[in-house]
Amino acid sequence: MASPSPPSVEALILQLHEISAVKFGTFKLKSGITSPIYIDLRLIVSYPNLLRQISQTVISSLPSTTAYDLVCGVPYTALPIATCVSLTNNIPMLMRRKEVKDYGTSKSVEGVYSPNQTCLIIEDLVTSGASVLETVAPLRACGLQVTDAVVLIDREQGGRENLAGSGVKLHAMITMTEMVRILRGKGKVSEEMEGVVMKFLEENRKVSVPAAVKEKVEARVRVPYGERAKMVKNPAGKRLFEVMVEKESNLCLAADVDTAAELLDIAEKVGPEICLLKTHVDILPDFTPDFGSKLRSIAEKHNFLIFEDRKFADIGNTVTMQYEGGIFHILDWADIVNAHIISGPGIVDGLKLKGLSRGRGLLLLAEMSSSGNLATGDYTAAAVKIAEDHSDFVIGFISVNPASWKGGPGNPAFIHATPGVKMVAGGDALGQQYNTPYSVIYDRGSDIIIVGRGIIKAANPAEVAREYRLQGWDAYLAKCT
Ligand code: 5BU
Repeated sequence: MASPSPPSVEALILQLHEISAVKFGTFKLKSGITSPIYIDLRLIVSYPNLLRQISQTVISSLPSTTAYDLVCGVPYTALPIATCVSLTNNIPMLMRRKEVKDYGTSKSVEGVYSPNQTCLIIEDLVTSGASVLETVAPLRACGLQVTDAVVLIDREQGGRENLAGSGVKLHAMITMTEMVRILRGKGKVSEEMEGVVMKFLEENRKVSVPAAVKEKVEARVRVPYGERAKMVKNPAGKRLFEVMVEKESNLCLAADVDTAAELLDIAEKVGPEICLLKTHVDILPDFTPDFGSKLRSIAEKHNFLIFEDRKFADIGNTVTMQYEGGIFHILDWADIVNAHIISGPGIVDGLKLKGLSRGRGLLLLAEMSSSGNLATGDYTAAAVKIAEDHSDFVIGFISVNPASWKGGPGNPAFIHATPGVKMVAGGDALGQQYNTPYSVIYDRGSDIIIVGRGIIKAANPAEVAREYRLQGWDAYLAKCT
């Protein structure tokens, strides 16, 4: 049997008026302003027939081109509406917690989803759009795409524009003006009151969104590393997140020392502080074939991963040989390597051919830290696209300012590691540019600080590494709240 066609918007408005969900008079709103009209849609849970009709109409008011995999109601009033939409249309739902608990899983979003799925927001009433954005922020932080919100009533007080400014298109079943016109047409409102409401709307067209809400929606809040570990397909990427949680460390040591002997020595000393140790194996004059196994045993002892900063850049076929062969046999000992994308996605296919079955992971160079580098804009976006297409092997990016990317740091299954980090911002004589641990993690939206000379040139590298670890970790904790 075909499902009944949704009731007309006019019929719904009359019913809402009938149950006193729309009232005229003098009302003080949450924002402090005095309004001649008050709409209280919390009442609809007491009228199941009306709730059902609203849920049907809400979805039919969306353009047919709007695609979504999930729905999420803005708590609390829109929760029953979203539930009905989910049931009627067989679309899975998510729930956003208004209060995040500090026990159990501490999740702000409940339900099953995978990064990059699209989630439609359902709301009862929009004034400035702030409540919608408060729900958009944690959903985006989970890696979901949120581009559309559907609402029963748009009060036409800046919500549409504010949401558009944060990349969310508002679809309204009805505007306040249309609603008042309908009620006036049916003799439910006096001409005088219609005039008062219109004047009020005219005078209150621009209610702004609080800065704190805007900041959150601009991808400033991040999902905890432990949650992100569960989203990663690649074993090295998953383990890296797990080690970070276990050791409370987002510090990677760039072990650019003069000899293999020194490298093993510093790995032993700094090992307890780091989640990752980065090598440039081709700078070690005393490299011997047992270097890899020696370093791996230190890595196992201190529970960190090894990242060879090889920066592969050739065609797929060549990199398979560079990865596996030569003198260094990088594939045998490095959990993670990195690659430029200058040669196109074939480089990832080549490295993956060798690395995937060994449980290895790859970081793509989406940005670089040196001044005047060319890894910007469309190039960075291309790296993200290649990563998405190979998320079984690519674990994330070398990035410098992922918070500034279109869509922010993006898919939380990917990790961002940032070189050019020192306690004091600045640079070196050859173009390196430094930012502080706090700015890299908190402001720039990265996950791992890569520190070289800041640690290895210190009088006591272990002590200084500990200080970097604490600063990086504090910035991360601040970022999660
Ligand atoms: P520093 O001593 O903290 O400046 O060392 C930075 C390390 O990170 C060094 O090994 C570089 O090769 C590496 N690096 C970088 O500095 N900038 C980049 O964009 C990339 C790697 Br990719």
